[in-house]
Amino acid sequence: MNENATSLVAPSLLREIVCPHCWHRFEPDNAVWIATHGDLYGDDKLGDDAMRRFLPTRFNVDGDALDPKGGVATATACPRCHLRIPRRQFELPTLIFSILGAPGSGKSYLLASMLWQTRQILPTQFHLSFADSDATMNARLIEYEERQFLANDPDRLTWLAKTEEQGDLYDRVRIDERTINLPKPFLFNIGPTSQHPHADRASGLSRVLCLYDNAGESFLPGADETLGPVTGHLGQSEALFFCFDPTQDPRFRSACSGLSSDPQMVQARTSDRESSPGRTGATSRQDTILTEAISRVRRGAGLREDQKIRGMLLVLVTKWDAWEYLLPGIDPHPPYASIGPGRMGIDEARIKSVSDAVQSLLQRTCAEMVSAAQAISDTVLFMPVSATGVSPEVDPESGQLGVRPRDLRPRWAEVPMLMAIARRTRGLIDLGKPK
Ligand SMILES: Nc1nc2c(ncn2[C@@H]2O[C@H](COP(=O)(O)OP(=O)(O)OP(=O)(O)O)[C@@H](O)[C@H]2O)c(=O)[nH]1
Ligand SMILES: [Mg+2]
Ligand SMILES: [Zn+2]
Repeated sequence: MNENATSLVAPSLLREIVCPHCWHRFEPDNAVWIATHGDLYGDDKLGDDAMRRFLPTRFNVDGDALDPKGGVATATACPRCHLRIPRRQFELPTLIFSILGAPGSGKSYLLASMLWQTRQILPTQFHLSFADSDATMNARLIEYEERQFLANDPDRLTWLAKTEEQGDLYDRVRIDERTINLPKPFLFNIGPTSQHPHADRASGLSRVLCLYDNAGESFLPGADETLGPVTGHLGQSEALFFCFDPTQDPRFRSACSGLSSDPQMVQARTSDRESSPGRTGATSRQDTILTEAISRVRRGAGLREDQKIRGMLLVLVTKWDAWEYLLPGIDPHPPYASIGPGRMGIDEARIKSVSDAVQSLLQRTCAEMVSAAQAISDTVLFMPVSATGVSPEVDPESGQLGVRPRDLRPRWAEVPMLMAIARRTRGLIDLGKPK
């Protein structure tokens, strides 16, 4: 190894990193680099359109690798799947949070609102910077946010497409003689700003946050995993956000009967359901989806079927706007409070009391959800969330369910993310009692 190559293992680099694409763990100096010379198209794992990946032997004075034709390479990739990994991931520990739930349970809408809200709230209220690690990799999510929150015509109905099990949300890679799909990660850098109480320790506290948007079908029991381990992040995850959708539960629907005008709360006739792209009135056994997902987590982590998982579990009861009448006592204001001069924290006591209220509601309507969650983790929190704050309406032309951007009022959409950051890291977000 030449002198410059040793800079790759300088102290600022982590000793081991986890690939956000295939979850392979490797040492930074085993990373491959991405060639830039125009003659070096074609990679054995990624196909003819990708630039070749190579192990470097020569570096320039800036520490960038030179490809076999002398092109300056600045980007690095995973040695197993060859997909690109932003440079920051070699320096900052990665936190993976997984969003899971039935088809149509509200995962993609929640992801869009969660990020939109987090981008506004973290810098202004918690003195944390929150930025895309790489805008190209996050393009799909940025498009979701723009559709919802930055529409040209805020009065026009807009919607997010159902997440597919194949297509442009996945990378196709050839590994071990097999072509598999890997879900594209969304990556963010998070760290203290100069006003944060621990600004002096910014480099040690900063993290890369990694999220995915899966299709609900990929979580169904018996889902075909031959296309690829598309839910493999579950086993690496620090926090699981399980989206429980009350509108898909007949007992919840009847409890809301006459109270909610949300089209999803209406029990559709089978014939309507089949012809309706809005998929209202669908019913699914959501506790089995959670249990199946956790079996995958346990298999991935080598745990027995009765062992509790390492990460925290948040059961997010989605579409809060459509069932709020069932728990009129909950204060919808965000559960943040000043915990000292210039310091905002999460009001943990309020989160716990809301969790207790939501848990007892679930206990009354679908007790199996509560037992499934408690069998999985010792630290379950139940949380109401609404990505939109309003019911969708049916677009007369397409039959799709859509919302008008002007009406969007996300409620607690970012709270699961902030809570998970607070619990799974130290020093970034404080948990405490208001002063
Ligand atoms: N009332 C209400 N409806 C919502 C909310 N969030 C999402 N929806 C509706 O729920 C439906 C499904 O939402 P998605 O986010 O696409 O669901 P998903 O879990 O990503 O579904 P798949 O991609 O199929 O796995 C959409 O028609 C939305 O209009 C919400 O906060 N309130
Ligand atoms: Mg989706
Ligand atoms: Zn990889």
